[in-house]
Amino acid sequence: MLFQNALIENSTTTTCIRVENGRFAAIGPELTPNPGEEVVDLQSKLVLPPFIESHVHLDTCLTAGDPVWNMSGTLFEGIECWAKRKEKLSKADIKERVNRAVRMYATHGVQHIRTHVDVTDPSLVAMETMLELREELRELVDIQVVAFPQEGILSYPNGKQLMTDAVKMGADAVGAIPHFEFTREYSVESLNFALRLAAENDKLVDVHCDEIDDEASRGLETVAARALELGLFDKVTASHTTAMHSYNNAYVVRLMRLLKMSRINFVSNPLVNTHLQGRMDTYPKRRGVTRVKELTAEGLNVSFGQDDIFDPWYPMGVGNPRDVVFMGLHVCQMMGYQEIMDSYKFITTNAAKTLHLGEEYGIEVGRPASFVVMDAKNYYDALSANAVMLCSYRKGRKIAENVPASSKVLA
Ligand code: 17E
Ligand code: FE2
Repeated sequence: MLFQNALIENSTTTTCIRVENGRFAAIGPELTPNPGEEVVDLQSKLVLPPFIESHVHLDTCLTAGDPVWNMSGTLFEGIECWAKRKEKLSKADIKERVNRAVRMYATHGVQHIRTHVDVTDPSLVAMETMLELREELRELVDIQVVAFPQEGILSYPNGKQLMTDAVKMGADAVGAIPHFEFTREYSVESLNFALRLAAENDKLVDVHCDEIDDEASRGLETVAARALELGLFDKVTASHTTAMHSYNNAYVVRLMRLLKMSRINFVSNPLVNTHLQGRMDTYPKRRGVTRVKELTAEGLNVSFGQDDIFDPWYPMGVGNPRDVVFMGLHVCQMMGYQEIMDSYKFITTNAAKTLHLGEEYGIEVGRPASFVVMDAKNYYDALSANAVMLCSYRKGRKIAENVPASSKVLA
């Protein structure tokens, strides 16, 4: 199969892409069709590697208001609402919701998802179900599962054992939630435990880290120090790190040296954290998003995640990664021309590094022929005009498409 007239990743000249046996077989300016080969004209549209959701909670998605709404809009009331919904979890309930959410993602060109799954539940039903869904949904998406202790590792009964069991069951990554543990000592011990568990079982790490406006919340330095000492390096990710927004600059300068030595990844969730953070402020009100611009400038890897789709923490969301880039660029003040042009990397190549997709991702000969086509000529235009994702190819097969709506002005 031959695709012609692709504008790959903001290139200004068109390229041809040949796909054979589900992989990119050739990529070049002029490829001529072989006898009988199917040809698709991409009409000078933007072609990107598939979008990646690097941080979401699929087990909680599509539950907002059931049984109660989060009235304060805080993280902590969200955790209380979820504890009530958690009592009603069943395999059928989780499968129905996750199938719907993954299909929403598919229509927006997402083909990889890292989901956190709450393991502070003695039944571990969400973990068991998500591991089944990881297999069942393979045609649509690659799912990575993080064992996430929503109510703490040391502050929840049997928390360490539940984490260990989740890893034995087959979780891909180990989580933690240091800012929610009862004490600073528990916070440090929970991180020591989580990173050791990952190192011993050859797993990735993704910590919900310092998701609070408290400038004294310093889980991040412990995450980075353990990542360095255990040799885990970029297998480790710190998600949220919203307290860094409030750290004093002298501390950030000291911290940055360790962060660079540790080579850990960052995930920022700009939609959800502008919604959840700053809730105890009057005015001025903090934005509550981590220092994306400064981390990026220091060469650290940052991606953007949605975090929630219509659940106790966020009452909206359609699984479109464009939404998080749009919000992220505004709230982080990253609206320079080149910053806008490059911003697709927050939901593609940067996220691929965090997920360790390696040579299974990217538009290069030999790799799986997975890509999306946007109704725009470059990412600036795609983002600005909210361009339609025209089609999503996965391992050479079209798995989703959209037809742009037609609009007319009648006066
Ligand atoms: N749980 C949590 O601790 N933080 C979040 N942002 C979400 C769930 C969505
Ligand atoms: Fe999260």
